Amino acid sequence: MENTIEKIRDKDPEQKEFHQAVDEVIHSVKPVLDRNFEYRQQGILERITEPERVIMFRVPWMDDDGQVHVNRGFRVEMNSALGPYKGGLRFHASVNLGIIKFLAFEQVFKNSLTTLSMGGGKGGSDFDPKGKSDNEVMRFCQSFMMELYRHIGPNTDVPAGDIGVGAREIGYLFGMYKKLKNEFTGVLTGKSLAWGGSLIRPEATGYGVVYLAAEMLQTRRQTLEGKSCLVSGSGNVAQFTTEKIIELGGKVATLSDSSGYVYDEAGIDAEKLAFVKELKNIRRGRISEYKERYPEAVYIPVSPERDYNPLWEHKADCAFPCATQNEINAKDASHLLSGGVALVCEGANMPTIPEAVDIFLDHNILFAPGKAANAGGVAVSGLEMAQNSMRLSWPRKEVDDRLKQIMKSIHSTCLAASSEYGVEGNYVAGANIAGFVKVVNAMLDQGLV
Ligand code: NDP
Ligand code: 2IT
Repeated sequence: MENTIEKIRDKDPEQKEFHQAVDEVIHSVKPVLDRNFEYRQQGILERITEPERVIMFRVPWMDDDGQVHVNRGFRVEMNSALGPYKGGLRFHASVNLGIIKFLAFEQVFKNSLTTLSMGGGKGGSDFDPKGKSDNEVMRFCQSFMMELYRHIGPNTDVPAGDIGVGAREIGYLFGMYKKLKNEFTGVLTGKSLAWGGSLIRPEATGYGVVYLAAEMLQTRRQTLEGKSCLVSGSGNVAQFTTEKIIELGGKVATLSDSSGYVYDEAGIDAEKLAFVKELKNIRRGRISEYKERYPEAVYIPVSPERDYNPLWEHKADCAFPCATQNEINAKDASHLLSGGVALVCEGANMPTIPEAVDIFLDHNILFAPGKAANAGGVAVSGLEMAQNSMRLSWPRKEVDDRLKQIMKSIHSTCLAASSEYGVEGNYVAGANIAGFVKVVNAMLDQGLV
């Protein structure tokens, strides 16, 4: 096992986030490997950590002044044992192959947990959408799809959104795919409702995070009613996590972006959240504007160089990191503990560094890893694919009920796997083991391919 991890590190020493994700899964599944000699003989670890295919391409585009720029595009098709590759596209300046590989790797196990038939993949670009005009974003998306279209398809690989890719980008990407292929198919999810999107898909990740948190609290006979909550991020996942917490009677005190965070002691209510949605999704402004609109709140700028984020120093019952990877370090975890946190539920992918996860687990905090907690997004993407295949559109309640059911099932599956392997209540181990076993058995069924 250690040998495999070392080989993966030596092969691509710069892919730190990928190593971090692999390390966690491999250590969690050790008891499974110990019980199954066949897994080792069949080289399962070596196969599952090597993408089935990696596509990297040039994305040239022209800005509004006629200046040409070149970005790098990626699609990592990680594993198709359970179904077509499925996973989002991320447009962010920090994107590189290691980040896309970590996200694709996590996606494989997440998708496995959803109960739906989806393999795992992820893509994106180091394009930075901040400050770009709609026309620039459109030209970039069109150029990106001019290469990507030949690698994807409704039965092959179905991308969706992630950081920097929302309804606007999915629209431009879909338009170009349709033009190039001359077919109208469910090749992307997160589409607008009028042309093949699903109700509840925009809400699904955040709602699912809170449904899972509620399930976890229930194991200790608690609910979200009256709980004080810290949420980071202010994008898609943070917004709908906040919305559902409010609906279930909790109080959200914080939201953030990469420049800083707001703390609103009175709580971010539905009206204030509507302001944030308009600010972020339409005007594409900064969270600091919240304070201009609601002067009773505090805005604290946070430099990326800081060795901890003061957002996590506030007293709270629950924390929902919903921004990006590695946003909670060991210091932040200690601050959360001192502030009385009893539940940490990851909306983002891998937002907690391994040392911080250990701190939470050692202190018996209810801790849900992203691959379980944020799986509601891709699950409803799976439901969007099902509706597209039937050319039908399910009502809001039907999709929401299915989402609730899937999150319940993810919760019980993780718990069951944790007790089967003697780590009762450890959702990290439970999610990794349950996700892994299903994928591996499918790989074995399908032979050495
Ligand atoms: P959005 O682009 O809608 O929002 C991202 C938010 O995180 C913004 O507030 C952004 O601030 C902040 N952020 C992004 N990068 C950084 C960074 N390097 N440092 C600090 N803050 C940062 O993305 P989503 O809400 O869709 O995604 C958030 C997280 O949830 C990601 O980890 C994503 O992978 C995960 N996720 C998303 C799903 C989905 O369906 N959308 C499904 C499952 C997981 P700023 O505006 O300053 O960049
Ligand atoms: O990380 C994720 O699960 C997503 N960004 C959503 C993927 C999807 O296909 O809906």
